[in-house]
Amino acid sequence: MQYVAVDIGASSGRLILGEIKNGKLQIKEVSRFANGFTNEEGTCYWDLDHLLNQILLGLQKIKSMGYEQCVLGIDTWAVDYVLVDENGKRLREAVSYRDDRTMNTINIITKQRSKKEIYQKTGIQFQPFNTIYQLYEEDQKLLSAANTILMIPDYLGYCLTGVAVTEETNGSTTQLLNIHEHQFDSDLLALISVKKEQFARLVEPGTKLGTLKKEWFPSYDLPDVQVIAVASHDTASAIVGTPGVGNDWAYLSSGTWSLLGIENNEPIVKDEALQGNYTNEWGAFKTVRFLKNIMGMWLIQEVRRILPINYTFPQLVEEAKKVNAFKQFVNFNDERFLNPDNMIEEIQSYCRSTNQEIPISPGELANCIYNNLAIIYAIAIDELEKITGKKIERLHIVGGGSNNEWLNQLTANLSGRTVLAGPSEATAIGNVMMQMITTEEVTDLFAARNLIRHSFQIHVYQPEAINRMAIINQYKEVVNSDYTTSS
Ligand code: LFR
Repeated sequence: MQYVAVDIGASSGRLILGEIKNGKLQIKEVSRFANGFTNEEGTCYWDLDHLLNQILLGLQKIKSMGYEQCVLGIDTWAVDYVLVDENGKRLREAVSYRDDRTMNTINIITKQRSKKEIYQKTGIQFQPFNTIYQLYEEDQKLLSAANTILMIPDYLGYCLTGVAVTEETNGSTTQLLNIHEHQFDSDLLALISVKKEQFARLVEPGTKLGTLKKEWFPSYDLPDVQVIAVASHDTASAIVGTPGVGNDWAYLSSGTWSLLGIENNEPIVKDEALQGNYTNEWGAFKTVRFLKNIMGMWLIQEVRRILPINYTFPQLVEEAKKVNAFKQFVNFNDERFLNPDNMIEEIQSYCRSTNQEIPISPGELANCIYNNLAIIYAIAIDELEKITGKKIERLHIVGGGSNNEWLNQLTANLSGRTVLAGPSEATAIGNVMMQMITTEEVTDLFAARNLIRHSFQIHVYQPEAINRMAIINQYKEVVNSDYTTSS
């Protein structure tokens, strides 16, 4: 059987075919397409028709490759949603989480329920863009008219099959699920004027959704498709696809965001976790991802987009290598870097106001970003150990960012831990693994990770001797003591 992962991140999407051949997992890219939001009259929107069209074109290509049947799962970024009426029509275009409509909403909501109370109920970090705050700022007429609120991957699955669900890994990022009741929290829903029935039924990853309604898409030549609700939050799929073994590893899912954390069986909602803004996102097989959102490759993507000369990412790394390291210390987790008008100017203005040398050339800018990311990763690992009491010996870096060998080595050096890099397509692989576990082609998560370890090359980076604490302390001095409390 052929398995298709539809894996769509904030900056690009892809369809990947997966199958087991000679005891190994083989993956093949069918198509890759751009994604991104556009600012229309002051609001940032996703183009979901483009994404749906790309999924259908990819499926058409799969049929033209000779595959009449396949299984399919969809994962995307989290927190964003679509309001649909009783006929499944979108009531408005989906707004991007980087839109600034929710800049002040955490303050408003937490005047009514304390941060501690919300955290105890949900275990979810306070990010301005969580669904709870977005729904609070939603057009109230449209919100009350909405028959169903669907998370992005659930919406795409609904378009293909007509079956509406709320898959729980993505659902947990709404900050509306109660970890004790394993359900939507009635009190938090009431606070934002949403009825429980407006969310589709909550399902676990590995739920069979239905078949592709080919008759709805007569202009495409499509195969027969069984759609499965996988771990539809891309980060949840990425961690399914991370070949960790034992109990002493952390992960860094490195894409537009850097998600750094550990896999747990229970949420941790103690005060230090809240203060550090750690989240407890729901994972596949009842696991909990205790992690921190770090600004990630978005920073370099934005710098690259704004630079007048076109650089590839590897070229930017080469430029960065030519520059002296640790020239600036920047708290890239500050909300000012979430969606500034001009990332280059924002970085420069941060350096100016903290009396540091201003990075100007592409190499200086890239160097500043990569150096500080490595420092922030290292601090987060130390902090994770402190909060969880768990020893972390190894860091698995997966996702597109794991191809950056230079940053991998920097991260090993600053964290003082062994870094294991790859696979870079962990999210699509985790998506495929969840499908295979559902159809019983693979036994369980343990077997899936074994299979991944034996099918893909993992690169090992040992830390080189540097005075890592001196650099980390310099960073902390500059960004001042409150770096852990910013998102
Ligand atoms: C990564 C990710 C993160 C989430 C952010 C916004 O792609 O899904 O896990 O915090 O995007 O949805």
